[in-house]
Amino acid sequence: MEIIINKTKLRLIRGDITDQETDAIVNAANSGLMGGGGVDGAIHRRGGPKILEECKKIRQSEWPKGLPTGKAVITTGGNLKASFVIHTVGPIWRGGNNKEPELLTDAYRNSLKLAVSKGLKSIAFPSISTGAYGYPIWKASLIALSTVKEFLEKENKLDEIIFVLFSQSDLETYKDVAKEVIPNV
Ligand code: AR6
Repeated sequence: MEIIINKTKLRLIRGDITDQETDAIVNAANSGLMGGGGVDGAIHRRGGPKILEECKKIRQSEWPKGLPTGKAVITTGGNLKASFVIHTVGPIWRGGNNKEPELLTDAYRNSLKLAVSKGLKSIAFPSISTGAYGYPIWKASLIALSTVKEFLEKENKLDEIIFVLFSQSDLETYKDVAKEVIPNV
């Protein structure tokens, strides 16, 4: 599925985020920034040790206690096709009344802002928080897509944003929600 919002192409695809050739891919990391499972594990495996070295430096200099939920930082992409990795931390789902929607919005918005501030033109997102962190996919996709839409309505410096969904059912959910959130699709 492909949608144009204020000159930026938004694509929803099924795939592996580590295959993407966008300027940056986004990592659904944890506060420690030392790797983990899911997307995080896949990115560090394929990207190689350079990414972890840069994450360690970020911890030492900027975030000694860890990257807070909703914030984003950037490293190079190591051996990945993408030149950069934007690491963000989504919220752990605790029932929905613990600022989960605000924090998930922040994770997307701060990743987009960081990409634009670095002059990047294309960015690929995974479905942040919907794996190990347990955020219900339908609710998370609503936030992901509406945050991107709002961002693009104010800003047209990006050429392309891709949501890379790991399963067919996640892709179908994102497509259904996109039809609701983004008019004229
Ligand atoms: N490409 C695209 N999507 C993927 C890939 C991949 N290679 N691998 C998994 N997914 P998760 P979270 C999907 O758990 O919920 C880690 O251990 C997956 O199916 O990666 O934000 C971190 O270190 C799901 O739909 O991220 C943190 O501790 C989505 O990506 C914690 O998990 C997100 O799943 C973060 O949990």
